[in-house]
Amino acid sequence: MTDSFQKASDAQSGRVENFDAIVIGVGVSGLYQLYRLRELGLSVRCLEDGGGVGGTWYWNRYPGCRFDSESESYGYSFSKELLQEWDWKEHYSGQPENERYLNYVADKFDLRRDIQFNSRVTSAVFDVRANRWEVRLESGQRMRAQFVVAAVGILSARNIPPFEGVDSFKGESFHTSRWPKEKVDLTGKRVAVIGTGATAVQMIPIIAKEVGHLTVFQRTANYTAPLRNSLVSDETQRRFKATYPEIHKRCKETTGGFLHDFDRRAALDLPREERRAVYEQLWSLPGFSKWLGNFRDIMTDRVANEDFAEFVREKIRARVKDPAVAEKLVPKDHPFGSKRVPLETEYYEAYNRDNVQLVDIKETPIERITPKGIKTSDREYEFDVIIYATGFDAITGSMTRIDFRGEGGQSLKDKWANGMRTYLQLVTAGFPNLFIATNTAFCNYTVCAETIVEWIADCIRYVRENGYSRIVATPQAEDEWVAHTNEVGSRTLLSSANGWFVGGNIEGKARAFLLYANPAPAYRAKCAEVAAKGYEGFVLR
Ligand code: N01
Repeated sequence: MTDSFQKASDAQSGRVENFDAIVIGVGVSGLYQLYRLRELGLSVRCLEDGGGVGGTWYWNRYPGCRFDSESESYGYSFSKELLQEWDWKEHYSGQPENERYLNYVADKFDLRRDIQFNSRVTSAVFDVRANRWEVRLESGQRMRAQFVVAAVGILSARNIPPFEGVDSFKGESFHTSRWPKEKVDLTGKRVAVIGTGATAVQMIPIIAKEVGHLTVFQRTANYTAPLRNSLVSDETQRRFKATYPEIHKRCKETTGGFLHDFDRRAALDLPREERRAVYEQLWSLPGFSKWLGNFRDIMTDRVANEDFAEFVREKIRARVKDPAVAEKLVPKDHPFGSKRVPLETEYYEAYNRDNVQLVDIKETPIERITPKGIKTSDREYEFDVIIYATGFDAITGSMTRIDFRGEGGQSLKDKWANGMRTYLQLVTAGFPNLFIATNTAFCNYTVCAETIVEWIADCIRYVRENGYSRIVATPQAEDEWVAHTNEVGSRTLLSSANGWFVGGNIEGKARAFLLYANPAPAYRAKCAEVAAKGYEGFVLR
């Protein structure tokens, strides 16, 4: 590991270190990418903005942060030894444990020696003559490598909405994805939470018990379903360890890489009573069963979707005592599952507490942040703390905040101004030897991340073993992939809400479908086919 003295001295002397590959980001994907590239015998430097490993699980320390995937399906599958050594304590493991897990992985595979922490990458410029990237850090330090893998995460560029007066607030304010390591004492304080997405839904019921008064500013109500978390018993732990091959096989077969999979029957083919019984059964189960274990056509057919959406609305109304508050919490303007379904524990009950108030900012919009708090169209609210649970400039934001310059000095930010353009979600034409190791398939994060990382490592090995110095996607392959991605997305309801799947949560961001909505097995098969055909759709030189 390079210490800060070394970095400062490199920056001052203008010394440029050389590597075979640079990996940007050391979250779930970056950590494994480092492992795989090192296995190939490459010299690798991993650059990480944070002070530790974990990516999402390093930055998102807000109270209540945890998996919505089953823990046993989220851990890496690549090492049998690791699988046997690690005990998941909860079925939906919490952030502190997840961060510990990723640190355990870093130590077990001796990955830290190639990771440089507190190193924010600001630019990466491709030198067409040398076929190498020059990567520059905020510190001024520069390094070069033949390959760059951007393992920058899909939800890491935080979104603080451009409210007027954001900096004028005299109290404390936090974005949930930059929550301090030290405990934030909210005891007895007047606290605001802006946002009611998956993050806010996890945090609100916990902090409601601690704060003096909590005001939640909601723009869009969500279909939020019970997580039903519990501790992993010793017996279940033994079962996980004995059946990991089956668990991973199942995750490779399902639509979204989760343990759940869609019911292939059409919802409305069942008589109402039978359908309701299925809904009740799904509702009683933990995790994404109510979404990803539901009838398949709830994701494609508006009528089928509405039938289940109404069931969820009833569930919400039944839990909130004040009917006026309940009605505000009931989503009516987008289909169920068209945003990632937030999973909760006692979320709706929080609104039954005397110290919690819900403000519907569609009725009374936020006009500005003031030195004392938040001014909406009808009054000013005073706070000690404002928490921005306002999400992320998802998928593209973590890439475009780095100034990537490809062939002819083309900027990635300009190229993606009207939406993300990739081939296989993994590369972008005009940017040779650059790989995007973020999971933008509609898939359980680690399950798909492993596939992507392995594909990238295999591709780099192929390039080197065959004596090539560069690989780049053709514009034609990219055009076809973008058209295919849009076509697949348009067959589902995933693009019907105004959330991060389509860039609809960020003011001024081009609306474009950012995920690959085909089932994960089809995605894996396509990636494998491209490789088997000698990297079809790429030019190798
Ligand atoms: O972000 P979000 P998140 N004025 O974008 C509101 C993953 N995740 O951090 O819906 C007022 O979902 C915004 O309102 P609206 C998961 O994939 C996983 O909660 O855009 N409000 C919304 O209410 C998830 O999907 C877990 O109208 C504004 C909220 O802020 C993804 O991360 C846990 C606003 C943002 O919700 C993102 O979740 C947590 C504005 N200008 C997160 N701008 C797990 O369980 C935004 N909002 C693993």
